[in-house]
Amino acid sequence: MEDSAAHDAATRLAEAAARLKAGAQPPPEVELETLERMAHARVEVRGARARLTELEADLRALLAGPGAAGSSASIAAVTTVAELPLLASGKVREMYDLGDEILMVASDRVSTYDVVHPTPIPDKGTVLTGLSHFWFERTVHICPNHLVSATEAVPEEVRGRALAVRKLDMVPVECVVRGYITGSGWKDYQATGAVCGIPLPDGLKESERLPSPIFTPATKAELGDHDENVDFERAVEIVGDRELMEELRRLSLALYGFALEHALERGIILADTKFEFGRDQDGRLVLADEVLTPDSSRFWPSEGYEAGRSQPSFDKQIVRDWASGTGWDRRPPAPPLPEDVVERTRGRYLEAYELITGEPFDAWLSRSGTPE
Ligand code: Q0N
Repeated sequence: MEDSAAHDAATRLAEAAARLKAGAQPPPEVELETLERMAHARVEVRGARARLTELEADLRALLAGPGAAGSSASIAAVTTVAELPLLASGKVREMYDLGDEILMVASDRVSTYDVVHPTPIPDKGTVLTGLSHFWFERTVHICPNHLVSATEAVPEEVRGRALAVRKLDMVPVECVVRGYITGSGWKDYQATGAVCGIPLPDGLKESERLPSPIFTPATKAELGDHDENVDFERAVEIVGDRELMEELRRLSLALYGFALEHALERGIILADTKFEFGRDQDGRLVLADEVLTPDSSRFWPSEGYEAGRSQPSFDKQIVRDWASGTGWDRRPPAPPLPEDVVERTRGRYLEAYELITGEPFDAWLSRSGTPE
């Protein structure tokens, strides 16, 4: 199918949805099914085009000579918004200055074991941005957030993967909530029986669901980009305000509880997550950063979940398994990913989006005005 036909289908699907919302009679089922198929095709066309781009980059690298193979050539360019001042650049995201606002751009870069691979996962940044947007819209009853728009002030070239957000005075603590015992929490529990000073019951198994979710703040370590778990009292010292810290804990637990329940109903375990907050000009607490994405949280498939062992990552397991199998020692540089690993991983991100939001990924492409 042609791109334009797929785009047409997507537009008609969005229009049909709007009519339904407005109380119109649903169109005959056959037509809806056709529209859905066509919208799906648009997402397939995007994947196919991305594969072509990758192959082209590989071919160029091969022609350029030995040692140059791989597809790293296409990486850096993905999220450069040349006209805007760059505020910060992380492993997989960039922040640009919009004056009173910030443009947060999610790239297609993927990391395993804290190292970014030279091969992007097409649409990963768009999926993560769509997920963040979804959660921002659905959690305002719990806490105001920094989202301004996915379209206004968002340059065409990064539509779908970027959000314009309010500039805040950030609280220098990462608000981590854990509903399951894993990662650094599992390490700390095994060593001390507690996580961030919170004593836990004896005999917990790896990945076990906790009796109730716990708030386990962290700070960015002085050196490197690793997070350091701190107890509540230390977090109070860092932010210099006990009441603020108590409010952050209350909000974080409320947000996580809401999201966990939503995700569990849709086949995904949200094992833990990290929030960041800031204050606006009036001193109000505002939820910031990206929220409840697979990059800021651990997503596990509910299917096959079993305490007593580590769980496969919903999104990254295919990359991890492949990378381990290569004998890579987890030191930079990370190896370029083969096409089937890229394609299957892209499928996992799309699946996560559709499971969590309950809508086809194409709906986000249309709503955000993502270019073809
Ligand atoms: C911002 N980071 C991530 C806090 C900073 N809306 C915003 N306004 C101003 N700054 C930021 C945002 C957002 N989102 C967020 N850096 C700047 C880094 N964190 C690490 C933990 O401490």
